[in-house]
Amino acid sequence: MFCYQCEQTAGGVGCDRFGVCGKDPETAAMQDLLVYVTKGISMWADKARAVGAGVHDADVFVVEALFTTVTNVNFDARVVSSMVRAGVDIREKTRKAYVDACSKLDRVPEKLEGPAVEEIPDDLEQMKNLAARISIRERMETRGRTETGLEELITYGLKGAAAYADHARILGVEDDDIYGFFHETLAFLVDRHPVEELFAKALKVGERNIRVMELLDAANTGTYGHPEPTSVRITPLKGKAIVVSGHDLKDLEELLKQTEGKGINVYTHGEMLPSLAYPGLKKYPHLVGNYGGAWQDQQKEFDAFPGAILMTTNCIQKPRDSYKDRIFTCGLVQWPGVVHIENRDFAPVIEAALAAEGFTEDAPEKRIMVGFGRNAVLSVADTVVNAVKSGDIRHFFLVGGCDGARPGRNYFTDLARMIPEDCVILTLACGKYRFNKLEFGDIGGIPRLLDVGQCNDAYSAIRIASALADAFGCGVNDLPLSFVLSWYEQKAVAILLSLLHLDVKDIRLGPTLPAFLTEDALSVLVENFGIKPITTAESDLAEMLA
Ligand code: SF4
Ligand code: SF3
Repeated sequence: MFCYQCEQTAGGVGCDRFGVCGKDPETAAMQDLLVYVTKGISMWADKARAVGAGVHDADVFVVEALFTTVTNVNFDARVVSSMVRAGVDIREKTRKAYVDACSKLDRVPEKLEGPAVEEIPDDLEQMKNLAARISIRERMETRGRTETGLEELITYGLKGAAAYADHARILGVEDDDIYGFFHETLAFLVDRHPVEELFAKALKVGERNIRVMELLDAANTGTYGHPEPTSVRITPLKGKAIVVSGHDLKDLEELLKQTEGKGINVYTHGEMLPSLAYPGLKKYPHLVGNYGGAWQDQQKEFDAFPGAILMTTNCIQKPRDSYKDRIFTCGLVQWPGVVHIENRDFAPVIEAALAAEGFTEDAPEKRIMVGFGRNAVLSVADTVVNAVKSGDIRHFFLVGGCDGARPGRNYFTDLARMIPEDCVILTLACGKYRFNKLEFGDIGGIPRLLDVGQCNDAYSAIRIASALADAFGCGVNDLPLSFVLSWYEQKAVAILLSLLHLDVKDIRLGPTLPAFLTEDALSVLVENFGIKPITTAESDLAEMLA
């Protein structure tokens, strides 16, 4: 196996024996093959769309397949290999749709090669052999390390965008052009391209990811209303309990409906925290608060949780035996041996929650504020602008992104603590748990820590930054605003590309730089965008405030 798609990759180079995340070589091979077949589907879909053929099955499959291969989503080789087989059927169906559409138009269909036609064996060993032949390592040999790294940058950006597109689709919001972009870009990756073209395509992925995040924003706010500033409980209440982790609001909503009147308290975990601020979700009185922190603490936290656990998206870690029989997956997340919920029938989760002891007493009450999405922040835009003009607010910091296990991530806690009292911190995604339970106070009634939401709510943060820039008649780079991003998986890659597309300069990125980008590729990013690796909280802060 060889995988270097996330921040915790082995030795900062690549996982080649076993994933640091827990991905075994067989699952890694099946995931590589799934991406390969997906490229084949997209080659046909791209052609089919050009002759007016509808290929919605291919659209949905490609998005789901890419999301399946995001870090910490699906660890079950058996499931991924059956997705590969399903992909082969979709590839054939898409090819046929193209050929049929051509014949109706009296055109000769093009002949395609590579992943569009490659025979995918049924036998597991042969599948693994093919996966080795089409691996990243092979491409590094034939195409070069820099080129391969940039191809992967594009692929990871697409994977991140696919996760958001999938959540939006689940809530009934889709955009045909976006599907077209996925196909076109995956087909593009099949051929070799010069470095400049690869960079341009990566920025294009960033551009289209803004549209995808906009779709998800519309899906979430259209279904559940705009997040509102909300004080949420972060300590448990006496009673039976279910904790829900991940990003999928629809899963949470269905669970809330199915647990109504059952005497079970539902808690959010990780990236589900912002759901406590949506009117359409917080209206359920048994959604009582948040339990625990970011994904990498789950083994300890779930071990201590006396109820059932539901993982709706990434990031699942190897479940300990102590809670393996009361953790459940749904959607695209799977772990071998863990019960997978189909069709949002949460009866097994409810049963496990009722069978578990539950919390025996109320813990001392502690609360934090969430729900500062674009609507809430922009409704007080005048107050914010005046506070900047009067000098009450000196600077804004966007400190957010993915969390992870590396000790270097204490940087983000240190930085948040050190940010002076006349500055405001915007945060989003699970990286916020590094500091979101600290006391920050307020500036003239404006909280100094504004939790904008999940990682996809980077869209909201972008809207807030653009509105501030408009109010001051300047560009985003001219605002007293600094970006300090933590990255871990591919959704952060998509967001980073979006910010680069918007020409946001001087982003600080950590805790380490992506292993898939060679020195050559990184130097282009540094030259063109001023991307800076984080150093120490003290010196970065001094530079940002200078
Ligand atoms: Fe390694 Fe990350 Fe790939 Fe897992 S996802 S195998 S930790 S690089
Ligand atoms: Fe966190 Fe996985 Fe990325 Fe939505 S839950 S941000 S790491």
